[in-house]
Amino acid sequence: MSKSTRLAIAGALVVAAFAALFAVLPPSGPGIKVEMKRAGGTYRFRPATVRVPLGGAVTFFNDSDVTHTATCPACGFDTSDVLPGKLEVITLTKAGTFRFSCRYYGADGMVGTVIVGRSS
Ligand SMILES: [Cu+2]
Repeated sequence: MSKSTRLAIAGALVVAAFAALFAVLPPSGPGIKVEMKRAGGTYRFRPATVRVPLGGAVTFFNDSDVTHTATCPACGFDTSDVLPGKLEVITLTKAGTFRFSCRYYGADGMVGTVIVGRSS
């Protein structure tokens, strides 16, 4: 095998490795990431508690097979429906500790807490 053939094969392997990596990675968004996923017989936010600087963002990624929301009237955000495989970004503009929940599975325990600091 010539050197150029080996280089070509090595290059193809690197490209394939990157393609595989991006195929399994969920879409990413800014700030802290929270997954909406099936766990313990129902759906959960993972992590359930996040700490965000004032003005910071949280990206909610729906890693499940049903629609979810992250809703917090007290903190003034609502992702609205996040479809399976989709993400929604919210920005925290009010300092404090807030409970948020999923409109559809909140009663089953799909709840979370966001702690919004006064500065980063
Ligand atoms: Cu939900």
